[in-house]
Amino acid sequence: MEKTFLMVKPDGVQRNLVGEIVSRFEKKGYQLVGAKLMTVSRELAEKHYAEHKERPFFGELVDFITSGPVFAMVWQGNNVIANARSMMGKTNPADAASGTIRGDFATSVGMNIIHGSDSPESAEREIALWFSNDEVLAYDKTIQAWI
Ligand code: DAT
Ligand code: MG
Repeated sequence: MEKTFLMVKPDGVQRNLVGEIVSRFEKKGYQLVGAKLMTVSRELAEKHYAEHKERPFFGELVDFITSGPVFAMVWQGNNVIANARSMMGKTNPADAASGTIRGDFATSVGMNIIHGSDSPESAEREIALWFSNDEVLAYDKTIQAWI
């Protein structure tokens, strides 16, 4: 079953949006298989955002993601990588549709509430970077037969 890495960023934790965000993915029908509230080291932040290291905003991005606790998660389900991205909305909340997480809760690209893996390759890389094997659980939900 497909898995993705999602993270409520420090702004989402500070703004009490963890429950709202978890609820949206639960109601959609996805299954939470890993989760932890954690502070992020600069080393982890730099590895996570390595693809952006030449961008002018890289330093600010690392400062922001290490500025307070994040809520890191692994979610599982049909087409969860692409669907989670569409539920998040566009990177810049100014372009994100209403009804998406960024469209509903954010105004600036610097503080856009949530991270989600953007491809099967990045999901695999990010899950391995953020979670150990024994932190990602496999368990059955009887409701799955109805989704
Ligand atoms: P996404 O988070 O939608 O995958 P991304 O991978 O292009 O977007 O960028 C990672 C994060 O970097 C993004 O969530 C917010 C920040 N960022 C992207 N573009 C930016 C910009 N032009 N100015 C400031 N921060 C930016
Ligand atoms: Mg990205």
